[in-house]
Amino acid sequence: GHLRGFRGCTIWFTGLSGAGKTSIAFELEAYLVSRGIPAYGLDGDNIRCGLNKDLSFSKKDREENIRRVAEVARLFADSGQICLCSFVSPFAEDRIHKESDLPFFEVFVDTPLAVCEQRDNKGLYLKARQGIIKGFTGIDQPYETPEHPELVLKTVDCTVEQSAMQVLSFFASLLCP
Ligand code: GGZ
Repeated sequence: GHLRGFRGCTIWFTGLSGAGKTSIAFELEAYLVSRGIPAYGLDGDNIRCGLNKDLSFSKKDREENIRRVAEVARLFADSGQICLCSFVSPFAEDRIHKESDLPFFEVFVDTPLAVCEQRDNKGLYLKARQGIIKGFTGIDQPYETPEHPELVLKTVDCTVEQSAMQVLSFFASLLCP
């Protein structure tokens, strides 16, 4: 198969704030690690507080955020791990591994804006609607829907566990077709 010589890879979750990216990725991480498969999740919470704490949510800084994360993910993948990245990553052209032959899989966590807004786990959509937060993805900044993602997860009416298992079965079918 085309994953012969498999070292590691990046699974890139993209979608709106509140779509469920991090929950699904961390569920998958726990599942893989508990079975001895090295995996590690990166997301806004563990990246934007440290490595990227100098970055805002402007278009330019989001691009730089994603560029750095993709570099870090490539290093994780090169070290043999499955790197699970959960970032809004609203701009399609940033969601790749530049100049690398390590596998990169784009997973679109396809939760409608209305559902994310209704969940509003962190109260950010309300603040964005009130104009307290400016440049919020889906409200007053764009989100470029993936055109050819490897996988699309419709999270409405799915539990986090079910979504994580969909990702798992997709990759299992790649490894053992
Ligand atoms: C989008 C924002 C914003 C703005 C703060 N727009 O639900 P969350 O809280 O945990 O996910 C969002 C997260 C987005 O960070 P990323 O590093 O994934 O974004 S990007 O890939 O675009 O660089 C949200 C919170 O940070 N947040 N302000 N203006 N999301």
